[in-house]
Amino acid sequence: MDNYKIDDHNNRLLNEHKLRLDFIAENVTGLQGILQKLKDFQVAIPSWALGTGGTRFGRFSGGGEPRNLEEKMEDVGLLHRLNHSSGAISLHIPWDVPENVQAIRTLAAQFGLRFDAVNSNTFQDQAGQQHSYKFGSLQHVDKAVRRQAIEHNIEVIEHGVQLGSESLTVWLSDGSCFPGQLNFRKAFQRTLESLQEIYAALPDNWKMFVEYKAFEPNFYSMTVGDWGQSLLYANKLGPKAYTLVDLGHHLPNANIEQIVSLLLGEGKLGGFHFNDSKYGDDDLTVGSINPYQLFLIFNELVEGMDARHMNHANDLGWMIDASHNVKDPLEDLLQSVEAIKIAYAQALLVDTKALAKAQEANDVVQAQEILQQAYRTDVRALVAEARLQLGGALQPLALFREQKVREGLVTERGQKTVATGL
Ligand code: LRH
Ligand code: MN
Repeated sequence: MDNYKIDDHNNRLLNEHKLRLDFIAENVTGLQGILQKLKDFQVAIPSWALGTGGTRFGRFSGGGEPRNLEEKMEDVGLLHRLNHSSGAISLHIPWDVPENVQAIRTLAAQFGLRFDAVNSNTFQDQAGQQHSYKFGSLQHVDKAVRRQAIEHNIEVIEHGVQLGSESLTVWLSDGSCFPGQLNFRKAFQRTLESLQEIYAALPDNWKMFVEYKAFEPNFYSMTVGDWGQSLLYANKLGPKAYTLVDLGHHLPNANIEQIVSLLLGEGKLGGFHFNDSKYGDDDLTVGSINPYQLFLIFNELVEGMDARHMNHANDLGWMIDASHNVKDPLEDLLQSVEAIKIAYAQALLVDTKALAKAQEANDVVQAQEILQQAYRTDVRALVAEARLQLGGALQPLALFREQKVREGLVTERGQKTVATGL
């Protein structure tokens, strides 16, 4: 995406943008501080969500999908060029093993990208794999299977070290599908001992994120099934272990903002996999189903991180985890990053002093009024201004379409290309 195309796009939209910005700026205190926080806030793009996902019922490719890691880097680089808010990529091993590490690092630097958490995969059997993960990996009754899974995670750490990543995300599909299939206590103990061996292999400055999930692909129990179990592991493992909150990994109507507040209060919240869902782990566009919940989560994040004097941009892992069945993957990701920045901006507008005062006075009505005053504020001009000041496009999605980027990718890569990942 050539600079002149972005400049031309911005020049056409500038007057209208300035009007919107001036309107909101009148009612915002600490505008420059908020703009700086928005500029610093980068969201990592999952390498496994740059192609069309699918379900067991079907997959409908959109064409022009990246055929290798280099092309995935190009796609994330394009997103970052448009919104200057996607300055990191999170790799999944073995879906994205970097063949030539130096070349990949050079490409990342060229696109202004850093490597966020690396993800291990012991939920699929790879070709030529000695032991199957059908009945689990780190929980497995067979020591040899656990050994294989531990070795894989240590290998993933080594890939991450070479790339400059500083965290490992462990999501285990381990669990059971039927009552009686598993001894929960022994499964927990075997999983803990396995994680302890992986933890011991972490470099000093690294973090381990223990991602929990309520169900799927096991449908009776998951061995890291909820925030409490993930916290148990993280506390028993040590100071480098944290919990990871994937928004789609909760039972219906779970109060995720309360979970976030408590994990933050414990100093054990490591990061997020942002997406949205109506039923299960739907991996839909962030903010597409329940944008108020996303706002409430960011409200707890800002309140909790400020209470601990944490750096909003760097002290937690901000990652998207989505799968695209009917939308263009890049358009979906542009919408997701925008929704995250909007929820963060709204949370930064909350009058926290007035809210604390209302809470201390049990003034329930006033507390809701204060929260919804921020939520009902149209902050899109703030998010756009932060982007503009970084050299990005005022309307990334519109420019992506104006420039017929997908059509260009289909011409370059073909209609039938398939990206590795979900
Ligand atoms: C599991 C999960 C996990 C990834 C996978 C791609 O549902 O959220 O984070 O490893 O999706
Ligand atoms: Mn996830």
